[in-house]
Amino acid sequence: MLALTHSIWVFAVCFNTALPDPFTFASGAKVVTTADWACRRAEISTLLQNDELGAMPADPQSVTASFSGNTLTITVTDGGKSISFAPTITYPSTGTAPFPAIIGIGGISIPSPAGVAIINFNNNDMAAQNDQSSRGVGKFFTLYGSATLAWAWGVRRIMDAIAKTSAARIDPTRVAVSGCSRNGKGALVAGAFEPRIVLTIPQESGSGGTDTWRISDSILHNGTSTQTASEIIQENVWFSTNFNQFATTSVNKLPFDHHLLMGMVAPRGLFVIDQVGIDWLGPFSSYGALVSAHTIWTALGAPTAMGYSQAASHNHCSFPSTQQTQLNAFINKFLFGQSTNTSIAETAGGYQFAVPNAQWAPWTPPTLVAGGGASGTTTSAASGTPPPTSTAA
Ligand code: MCU
Repeated sequence: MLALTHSIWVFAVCFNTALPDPFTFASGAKVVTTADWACRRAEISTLLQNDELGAMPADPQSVTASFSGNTLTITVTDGGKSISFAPTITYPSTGTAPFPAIIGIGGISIPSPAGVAIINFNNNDMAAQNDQSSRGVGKFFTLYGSATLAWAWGVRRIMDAIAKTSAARIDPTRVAVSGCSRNGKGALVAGAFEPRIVLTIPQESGSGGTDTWRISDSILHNGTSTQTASEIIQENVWFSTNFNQFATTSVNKLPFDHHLLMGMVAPRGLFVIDQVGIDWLGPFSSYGALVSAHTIWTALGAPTAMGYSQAASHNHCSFPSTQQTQLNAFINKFLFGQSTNTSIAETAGGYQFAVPNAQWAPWTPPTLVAGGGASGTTTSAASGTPPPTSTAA
């Protein structure tokens, strides 16, 4: 990994970095209403599952849970087979039950906020991520044949269990998800596919997380060592084998990129924690994805529900104190219902990247008209809160 210099940010990007338009259906029809966005979001979900992540199974036949000794034991039965997994819960020393919580994908790498419980999800037990030999290894695969939505599926089952296990003393309407690096990729996918999560906090997730495949390819093309799709599919099993055809030929054929994966979180809370000091993480790619994805929150009337902070160089997954106030603002708004300033969009000390946003996001974000479609919508765009009872992925 090389330290970044400012010269990286001012090179002329001439690779194919225009990202797919969030506001145009595959058919060419335009997204005009919030109901249209609900349909477009469903289309993006399907495309991501088909081409990159593998299929999210329908809700299983049964999810049962018991709570003892700070361990939430969850048993899932489907198709005549069962698995059990057991997240542990660390309770805060302050506050009142039921507590808000953060589900940590492989634990958390941000400081534990006061008054917030931490649910430690052993994602490697659900689906291993050692290297290529990890394909199909883990409890998820006892029940299902597909691969990389395993951790998001596990988060969904934790949400099922919380809702039905009052002994666990977690408020199911105030749960966030977080993880760092490879587990930051998992946190983003979990937030995208679990609408009961009110705040998603991917940290230094890099390629396959908040980066876009297209901009990462352009960065490598211009000579900076950055992780790309063609490399990532050789390193590990984070994505489905269907993704290999795009990764090995051209990511420009993908009908989505990760700004749309992030857009699936909208208008719920998303706070992206990044840094600019590690080339391999593709901070420039993440920045392009973030400014592009932000147009979706803006179109839904919830621009401050999504924020991003790219700190100066520091050790990978250590959390710099410079980001503490920003993290607090998101935690306090989404887990404690406070009115805080979450209008946060910054890169290392306020440094702004030189490439114009239009290079990545050449669409004009509409102001979506409320309702207006046959399916209707239950989102509360202005407040940035999710539909409270829906469990549809
Ligand atoms: C940023 O996440 C990954 C990265 O994609 C990998 O290439 C590298 O090997 O590991 C990173 C990570 O998870 O570090 C803890």
